[in-house]
Amino acid sequence: MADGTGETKGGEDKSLGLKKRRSFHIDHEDTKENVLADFSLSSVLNYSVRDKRIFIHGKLDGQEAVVILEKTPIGEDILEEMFRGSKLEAEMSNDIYSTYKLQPPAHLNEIKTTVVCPATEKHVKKYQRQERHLVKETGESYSSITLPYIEQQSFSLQWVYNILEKKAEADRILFEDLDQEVGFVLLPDFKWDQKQLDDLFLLALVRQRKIKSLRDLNADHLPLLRNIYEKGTEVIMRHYGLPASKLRIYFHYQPSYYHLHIHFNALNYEVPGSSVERAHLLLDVIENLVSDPQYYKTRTLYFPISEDDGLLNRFKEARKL
Ligand code: DD3
Repeated sequence: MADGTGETKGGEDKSLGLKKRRSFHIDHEDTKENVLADFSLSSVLNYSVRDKRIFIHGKLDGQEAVVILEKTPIGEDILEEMFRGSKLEAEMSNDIYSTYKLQPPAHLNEIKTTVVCPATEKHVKKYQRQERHLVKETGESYSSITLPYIEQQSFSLQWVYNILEKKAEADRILFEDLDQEVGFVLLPDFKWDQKQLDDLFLLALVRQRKIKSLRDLNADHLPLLRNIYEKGTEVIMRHYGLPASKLRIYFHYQPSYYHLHIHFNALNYEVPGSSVERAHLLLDVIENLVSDPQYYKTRTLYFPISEDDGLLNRFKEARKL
């Protein structure tokens, strides 16, 4: 690898890697439906050498767009084909050691690409690497600062409703419970390419539309939470052969969108956002609500927010930071 090792993040002028790729041979058949062919780059928001991922801000058809490119893991199942069907270019050889550049056939050489378009300023900020602060949110500051702030924001939940109403991703749904009270939909989070179980990552979206986050939960929601735990783990066991003991099942607080949802991911896989300051285990949440029905209404919760997050300013203005 020419770009070296070690992790580097953020910064401005990271367009070199991209320019290099531009000079690649372009196949006309493939570019016909390539909506990214006319993408014009504004800046690299963030990138990680370790995660082999880059977040780019630019324009697509005159609209603001965020594009995320990510190299995916090499699956065991493709090794045969990879060794037999690739072009191999020798790089160096020394004693018993030699290195190569292997060019796999196109279908084994995919880069996972996510496009957000039109992207709002929020999307752009979300992927921009920022300094973070830990905020202390009491029950009182939730109602006086956080709640008014999130109510005033226009986070679109259209994509969530599309899934619940089967207007999008219907074929990806793994399980669905149609009950109005305790129902939910379980499907792969689109961050997961579903090629290996190591990084299993599923999403449970509750059918009820009024629950914004953890803060809205009380003992009345226990049947909903237990239902998601029980049916979710059962479906994952049946479908993937992974027992509940190998799963990390949790909420984010603050979540990135205010429609209650639960993340299911492989315990061995450390996803960003599963750290102590943001993740709340579903089983802990259930226990807490059993011992105190108003636990999440009254308790102080701590969470990280980015330097340029509007919510941080609200806490500063209220002299709560
Ligand atoms: C999102 C959090 C949200 C940008 C990005 C991701 N899984 C989703 C739309 C459909 C989905 C998800 C918002 C948005 Cl990169 C802005 O995530 C989704 N479908 N996480 C699935 N299956």
